[in-house]
Amino acid sequence: PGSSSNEAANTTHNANEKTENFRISPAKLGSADVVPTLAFPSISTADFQFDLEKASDIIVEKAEEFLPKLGTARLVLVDLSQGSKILSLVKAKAAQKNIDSAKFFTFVGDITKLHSEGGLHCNVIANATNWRLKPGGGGVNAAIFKAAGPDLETATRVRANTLVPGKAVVVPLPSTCPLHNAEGVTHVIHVLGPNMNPNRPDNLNNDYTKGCKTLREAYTSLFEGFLSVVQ
Ligand code: AR6
Repeated sequence: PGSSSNEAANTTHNANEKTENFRISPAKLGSADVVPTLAFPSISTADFQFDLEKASDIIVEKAEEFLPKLGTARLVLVDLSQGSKILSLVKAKAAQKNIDSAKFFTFVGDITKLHSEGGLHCNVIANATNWRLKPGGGGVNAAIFKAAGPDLETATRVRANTLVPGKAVVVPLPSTCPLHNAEGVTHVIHVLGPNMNPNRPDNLNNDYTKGCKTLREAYTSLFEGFLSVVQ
């Protein structure tokens, strides 16, 4: 119990289960023996209304492409509820492709509380952001900016003021930031995905040729950003 292999033995974990198997002792938080792990939400599939079947194909394709480059590091797709359709689709498609479930798995929980509530230590988390890289707006962006406090906005501004769809920006968190000292998150990677929501300005007007290309670029940029942190 307590080893990282136990932690990853089942490909969908539930933060609410809080079993001892998942727990990493607080003393290990931030120490070098923790496996580098990127937790990421499904980019564009809620507020931006991207098709779930297409998004799940792209997530699995990109995870498969990047895993060999990542060494011991892991990728974890996170969503809030046990009934998450994107988690089920990705889990099934990854299993079909025989992707190593110790290196790429799904996890149910709030991405801002993965260590404290789920016992899963992720040193890097991704944010599905907006083009202005601004707090609020709902979804995971609002949750991450709220949990990180003003430190994240300040640290983000040093790196970028805006983002184009398909791009990501890596933001190191100061040790004073609550996400850093309570959850062990050293970096947030903001990602801007394609917007398919017809009620939003700058949506792609249902053009999935462009949408899929941009979502692929977004995951490439995210995983390259994570590589730059772990290397
Ligand atoms: N922890 C884990 N996953 C979450 C959390 C959380 N706290 N909150 C939401 N999700 P969305 P998008 C999941 O809408 O579609 C924002 O307002 C959610 O269930 O956050 O890329 C931005 O400012 C879904 O699976 O991002 C942009 O304007 C995934 O995170 C816009 O929404 C992404 O949902 C971006 O829309």
